[in-house]
Amino acid sequence: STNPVPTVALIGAPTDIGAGARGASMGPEAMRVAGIQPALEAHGLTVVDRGNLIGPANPWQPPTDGYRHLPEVTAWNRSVHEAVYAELAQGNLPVLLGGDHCLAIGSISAVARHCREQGKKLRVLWLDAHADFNTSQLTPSGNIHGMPVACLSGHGPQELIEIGGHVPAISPKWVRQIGIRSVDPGEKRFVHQQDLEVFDMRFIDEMGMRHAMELALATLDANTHLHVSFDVDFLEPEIAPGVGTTVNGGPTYREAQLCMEMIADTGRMASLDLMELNPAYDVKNRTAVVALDLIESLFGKSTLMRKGH
Ligand code: Z70
Ligand code: MN
Ligand code: MN
Ligand code: MN
Repeated sequence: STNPVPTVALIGAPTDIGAGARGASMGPEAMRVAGIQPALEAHGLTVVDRGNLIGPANPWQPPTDGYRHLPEVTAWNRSVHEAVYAELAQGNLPVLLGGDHCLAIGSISAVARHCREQGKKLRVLWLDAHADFNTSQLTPSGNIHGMPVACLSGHGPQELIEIGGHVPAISPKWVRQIGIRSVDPGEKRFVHQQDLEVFDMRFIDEMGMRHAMELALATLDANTHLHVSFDVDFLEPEIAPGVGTTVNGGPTYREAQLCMEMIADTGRMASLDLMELNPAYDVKNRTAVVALDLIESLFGKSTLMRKGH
């Protein structure tokens, strides 16, 4: 590719406002302690750390009308939307350091707004154990981190679905989900009804990560903005215990590396979310170190030779 390498902008969003467990609010600092900025700089990238966004505290309340903390989730997502949009407008590559996955509503609505304005196509890779496709009617928990893909697709409360100014922010047709292995019963029906393209663990077991990623990355072109939304609970818990909800049977270290390397090879990744890292559940920051290792691969760490290099 002849595209100039964009500046990477780290944005911390220290909140667990949408989660079912406390502690993802410590994720951004754990990534800084693991050394995300020097690690990416060592690969020749220019990296700026914008510090942390500020938002409401977690009141830790039960759901109201099927949602926990909706006003606070809205405030955090508005802030994330503006921060991510501002980086894209400057030509930078935003890396959102979560924080729980509800913040993908702000992040991906900003990416979609940028793409609409620039006449770009958008492809979203959703790396997760969960489909995050619940609605207030379907959710077993009321936790909004189980709802971002539905909200972005226009199914959710007005204040969340309209954050990017365009409803729906995205079409579910633009999304490819990888690694899924925990979907609630009503959510499962809705995933089928909305035709989400899911490469679940059964698919990966039978066909391999390589084939899953070949299909997930098919039909990208020079005009496609590729957004990666990486929920750390995507990974096998043995290598990534530091998340609020572990689900057994995730991608191994090697499968996850291949996934990241194939994304890097496209040269199209233009924004990234790193979500749900929860240091309260981690062992000596091990999960942050694994996540950083995988992010380095997303940025081309393991690529020996590349056109133009
Ligand atoms: C369940 C729910 C969830 C984590 C997403 C779980 C959602 N489907 N959990 N990410 N860690 O409550 O909606
Ligand atoms: Mn751009
Ligand atoms: Mn998630
Ligand atoms: Mn998850």
